[in-house]
Amino acid sequence: MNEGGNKMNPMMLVGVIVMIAIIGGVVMISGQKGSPESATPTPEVMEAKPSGTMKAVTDTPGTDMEVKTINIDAGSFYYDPKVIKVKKGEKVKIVMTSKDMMHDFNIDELGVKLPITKAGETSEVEFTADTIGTFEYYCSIGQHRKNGQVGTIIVE
Ligand SMILES: [Cu+2]
Repeated sequence: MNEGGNKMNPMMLVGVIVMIAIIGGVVMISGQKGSPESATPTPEVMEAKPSGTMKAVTDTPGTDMEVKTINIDAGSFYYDPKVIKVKKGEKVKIVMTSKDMMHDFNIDELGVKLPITKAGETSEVEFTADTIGTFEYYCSIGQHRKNGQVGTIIVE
């Protein structure tokens, strides 16, 4: 009976919905621009984590590419040198020569591990020192660690 009237309603509804959508969109956009607090920039937060970016950070040119090679003698029961200093983000290559028996080399906190190296042999491992701190390196064979085959790596 009222079909004529019913046909008009959907069209009007669509029109109203479109209007609401447009008004809503304008309000949202102007709301974002209008509020000064939401526009507060945070560029320093992004610069604070350069770990993943290799090309963007150019504060220290050159150092990114270089690999710092550290030669270590391993014996019963010592490492020579006993202390290693590296810079954060520096690529480090540990070259360890076993002077007697068998030794390996571990830095648990940095995920560094050298295989068991027999007397007279040399092994090497490369890693990036990306955690600041002081860590112990040690030999995991037998009682070597307890007997003093440890050292300290300082990442600063
Ligand atoms: Cu050892």
